Amino acid sequence: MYLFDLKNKRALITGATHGLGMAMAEGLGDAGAELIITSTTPSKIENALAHYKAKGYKVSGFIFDVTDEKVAAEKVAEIEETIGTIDILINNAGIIKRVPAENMEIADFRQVIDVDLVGPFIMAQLVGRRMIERKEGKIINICSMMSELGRNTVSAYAAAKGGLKMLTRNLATEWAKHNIQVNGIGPGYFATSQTAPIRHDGHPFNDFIINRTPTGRWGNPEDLQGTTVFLASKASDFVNGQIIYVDGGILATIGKPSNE
Ligand code: GCO
Ligand code: CA
Repeated sequence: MYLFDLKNKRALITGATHGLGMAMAEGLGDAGAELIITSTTPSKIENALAHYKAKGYKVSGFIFDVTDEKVAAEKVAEIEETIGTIDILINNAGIIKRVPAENMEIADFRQVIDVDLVGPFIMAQLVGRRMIERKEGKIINICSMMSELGRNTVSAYAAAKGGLKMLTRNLATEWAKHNIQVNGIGPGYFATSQTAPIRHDGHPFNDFIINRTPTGRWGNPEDLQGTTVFLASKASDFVNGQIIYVDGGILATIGKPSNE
């Protein structure tokens, strides 16, 4: 267990008020880490904090927008002064807009890039500068199937998540010498509120995903916990710039006809 032990470690997970972020935070908490969560919505923080506390985790919450570099800088400083060092950063907060490319408003495209790509850079820079001084740190960027593949209606999301994959490799390149490991997790299709609109029974996409995934099911958020703990722990100290896809085998296969 020593290699995966996160006792005396502190993890900041952006978002983490629900869904994949919450499952990853719980995985880190179970491995012994103290948790810090963020959100732009006070009520979401309140509910999530109550949830985590009921489960016995040491946790605190901060309300800010990761795309606002000025406020984010103040908050990261406040966190490190009042709570302690951020040893693990998980850039989890993200949004999606499903609109055909020909109809996508430019303002919407920009907003997705801002939240899903610029936000992670802002947080990585703010926390990374401090990790450089300490000569130690773990940064995990939450990528997507869309870091590798296109899909109808998600042009901005795919552009951002493809960018986040390359940002991961680039930061890994620049900061490996400071003993900071920057890696990514690429979740496949998971049962969360984000996929609820395309997952319900009878939706053609639901059948498509179950058929497209070799394991034959949507992922459960808990399926991400092992990889998260691995990339947050000593076990991954020589792993740099990798994206680990936790996808039930989607990227391994060309897929199969729906009657097979
Ligand atoms: C979509 C999006 C997301 C997925 C995920 C896949 O296809 O609409 O890609 O809904 O949840 O990011 O990895
Ligand atoms: Ca983020």
